[in-house]
Amino acid sequence: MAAPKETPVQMADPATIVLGVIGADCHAVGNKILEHVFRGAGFNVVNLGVMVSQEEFIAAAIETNAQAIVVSSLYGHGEIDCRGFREACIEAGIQDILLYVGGNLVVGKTDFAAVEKTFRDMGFDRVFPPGADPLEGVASLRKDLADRSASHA
Ligand code: B12
Repeated sequence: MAAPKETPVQMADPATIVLGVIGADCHAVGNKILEHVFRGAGFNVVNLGVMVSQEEFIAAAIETNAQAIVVSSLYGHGEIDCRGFREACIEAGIQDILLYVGGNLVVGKTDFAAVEKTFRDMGFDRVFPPGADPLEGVASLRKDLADRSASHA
């Protein structure tokens, strides 16, 4: 993949994201690329790597005061692994955290609109299709964080 074209932004207080591949999923390559791209875009990235449980994502997000959790799932069991994630965040007191998910979320080539709806209904703020460019994630996160800070101003 070509190096990201975006120049790093100078953020006085860079937003922190927790990144990882959920469940028993060991696909490691995309995770490393996502880490590189989000870090290059100026975010503070806490990368938990592969085979990460919901509890581990949430504990890291609390510990680092993260603004977003960015989940990948490649092996087709994403729906099972992600079920109850938003509820677990609410229970842990981080109900407002941004939740992003992407990868090959279900087995086979199911209509992405249906997959997106399933994950949105589960409380994910953004759902990305197979092979999505990580820079789309960066652009969406910048927009969502800017919208939030505008609404809190
Ligand atoms: C290499 C590979 C493996 C290796 C992984 C080695 C390793 N440690 O990384 C091994 C051999 C171990 C493996 C095992 C399995 N694999 Co495999 N594997 C692949 C393969 C060939 C490449 C994956 C890869 O590295 N891609 C390159 C990276 C750069 O791309 P990426 O992972 O998609 O990530 C990018 C984007 O998706 C996106 N992205 C990802 N997450 C997110 C999140 C957000 C928010 C955003 C914005 C973007 C984003 O950005 C990433 C960076 O560019 C793919 C097929 C393929 N061509 O993709 C199958 C594939 C992912 N594997 C598959 C399967 C089924 C398995 C197994 C279940 C097979 C089995 N029966 O055992 C096991 C699962 C093991 C486990 N516990 O995880 C299927 C998944 C099918 C599905 N979901 O419908 C695939 C698609 C193959 C296929 N066509 O069937 N696999």
